[in-house]
Amino acid sequence: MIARALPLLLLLAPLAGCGGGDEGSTGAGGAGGGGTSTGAGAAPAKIGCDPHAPATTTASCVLFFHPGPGAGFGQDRFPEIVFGPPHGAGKKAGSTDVLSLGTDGEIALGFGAGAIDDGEGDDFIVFENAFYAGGNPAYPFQELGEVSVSTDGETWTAFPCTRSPWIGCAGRHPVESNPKNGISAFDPAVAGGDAFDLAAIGVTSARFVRIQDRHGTRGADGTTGFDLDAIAVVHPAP
Ligand SMILES: [Ca+2]
Ligand SMILES: [Ca+2]
Repeated sequence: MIARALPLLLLLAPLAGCGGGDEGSTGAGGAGGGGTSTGAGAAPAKIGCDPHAPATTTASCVLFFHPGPGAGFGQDRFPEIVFGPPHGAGKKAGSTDVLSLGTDGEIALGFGAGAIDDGEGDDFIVFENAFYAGGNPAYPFQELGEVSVSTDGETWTAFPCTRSPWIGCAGRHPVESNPKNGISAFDPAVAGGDAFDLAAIGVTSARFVRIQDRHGTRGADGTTGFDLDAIAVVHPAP
């Protein structure tokens, strides 16, 4: 969601709090997370990831991007808009430094030669632009996505993302970290966003993170679906 859509979103937010916003279509990729879906929106934008590029602790390359219907926002600043640290706006507002995936859209990002290792607790954080209407957690505005990881960019292991209630998805929590406020993007205790522990899915290391919109048709046209701000690696491979 973006600033110009706020009045509409605030009207919709109470519905989201009681489950009224959960009627979107199911993900084209299925629940297993295997394979890649193809969005029906704009043409795929393939960037590629160089395994010899410098290792980074925020996303620095795009393996693929398949926007779904209703995408568009952020593409004029793509791919840089999903690189680097998040630009959180706190509990009451969503960042506009985001790329909208569209309905069932998907994107996969890498970290140059870098990788995510399974360390103590959470290993990486995905930042969307969820917020709470009026700052009240009882009225969240969320556009959720399923997160998967891969070592080769072809075989994926998903963190199961279920609805009713929503569990295990990215895009649930507001983002606090912003380059202007000094809040670390790499500390799950303060950064906001949604943190994931590789141990939860039996993975010890990953080079790529994929996000697939799972929320169907939420959001105004152009900003439909999961809005990705950034990904931060808490436990980078040595
Ligand atoms: Ca871990
Ligand atoms: Ca961003």
